[in-house]
Amino acid sequence: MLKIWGRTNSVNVKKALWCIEELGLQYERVDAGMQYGVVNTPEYRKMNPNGLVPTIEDDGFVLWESHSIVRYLAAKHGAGTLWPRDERTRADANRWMDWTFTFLNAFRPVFWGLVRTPAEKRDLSAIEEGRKKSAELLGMLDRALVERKYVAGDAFCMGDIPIGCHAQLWMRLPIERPGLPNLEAWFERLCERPAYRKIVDIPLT
Ligand SMILES: N[C@@H](CCC(=O)N[C@@H](CS)C(=O)NCC(=O)O)C(=O)O
Repeated sequence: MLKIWGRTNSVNVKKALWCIEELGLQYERVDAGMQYGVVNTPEYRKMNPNGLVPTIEDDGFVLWESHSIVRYLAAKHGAGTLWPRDERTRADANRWMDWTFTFLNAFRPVFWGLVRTPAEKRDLSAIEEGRKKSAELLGMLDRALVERKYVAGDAFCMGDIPIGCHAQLWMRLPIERPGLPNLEAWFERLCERPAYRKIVDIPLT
């Protein structure tokens, strides 16, 4: 059976778990990372030398890097759904998956500052700078969503998964957000998905 290591409040673990749930796969999950440890054991480091989560093991095949995991599982089990058959649609999906790292560079100080740092230790100017940059970048996605329901067209696919996980953090953090109506409508569409509600749209911890 497919096995995944990673704590459920990790945004990168959420990407893999959401994908697995969308595909309706049976799986076993092992808590790992932060308070659960595991990631520094020799056994884990042998699988994933980064000591990060998530990692999956699929019938002897070990894989880490959340976006690669999403691509692998989508290609294996989701041809025509999560894995677009059309090459250009798939390239578009891949583009937004890769762009998620651009967004993450701006957004990381906001999430870490507000969720993982005690109030007295927060760098408020770094949080505000990150918030402004994140808002600008999400404006790009908002404009791309003017004429399409999902990031790579009118069907939900793997391209929505990484940025959909970070968008949940953006939408649920107690921060000022500019009005981005297309992005908000897309987020509402994601919230209609049972797998998104189960895995991604959970309280921030
Ligand atoms: N690029 C990697 C990043 C993985 C990563 O940074 N994971 C974080 C959680 S989101 C982690 O393992 N942090 C250490 C820990 O949880 O102990 C991926 O997308 O899988």
